[in-house]
Amino acid sequence: MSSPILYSFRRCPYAMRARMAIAISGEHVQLREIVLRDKPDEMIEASPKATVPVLVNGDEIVDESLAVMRWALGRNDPEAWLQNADLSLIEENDGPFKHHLDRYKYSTRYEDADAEEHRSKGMEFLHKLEKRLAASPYLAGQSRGLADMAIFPFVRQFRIADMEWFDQSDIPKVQVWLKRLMESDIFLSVMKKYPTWKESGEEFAFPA
Ligand SMILES: N[C@@H](CCC(=O)N[C@@H](CS)C(=O)NCC(=O)O)C(=O)O
Repeated sequence: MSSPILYSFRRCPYAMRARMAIAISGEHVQLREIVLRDKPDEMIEASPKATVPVLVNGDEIVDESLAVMRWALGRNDPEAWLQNADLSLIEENDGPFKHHLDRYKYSTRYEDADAEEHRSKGMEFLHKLEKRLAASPYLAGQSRGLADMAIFPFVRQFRIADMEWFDQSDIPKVQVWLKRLMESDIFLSVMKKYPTWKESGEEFAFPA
């Protein structure tokens, strides 16, 4: 049987976490890089809600990033990420934190969004992570797990909005945690650049 297809967008934090779970699991997919402004029809046909990531495994369509993570880790979970999962923390990340992140980072896209107000609301979540990381080196235990890998791509984006400000903020544990994960082999390996499938017609064996 041919490998499943993964529609992905390099810079999307949801797609990043899906790629990391696939890479650690040792599953192999064919990666089709997309851009959000020009999505391939094949992806929209498979998943009309048209968000990345989308995994197409024969007739099975997995089009939520956490479900893609579970799909991969359910097959093989060598670092026991599923044991270090904190689903309610991930929900808070994907809900309120993401809401404030978007309105902080892209405030001009939202009418009446006050970037500073959303930054300080976002910081409330980061202070919560800081407390967690004071108790253990990772969010849900002694080693990196689903919570860390699902959440850090969004904290990375929050930092990118104003790196100088983030780096001088009083969240030392979060800063160290984020740096460690951003410099990890698994993250660096999934951030490789690919030409888009739609323009180049090329798909790539992933992980390489
Ligand atoms: N709940 C979805 C969210 C995925 C999502 O929103 N991805 C963004 C890119 S980061 C997207 O595809 N947006 C569609 C668009 O902008 O057209 C998941 O976890 O997979």
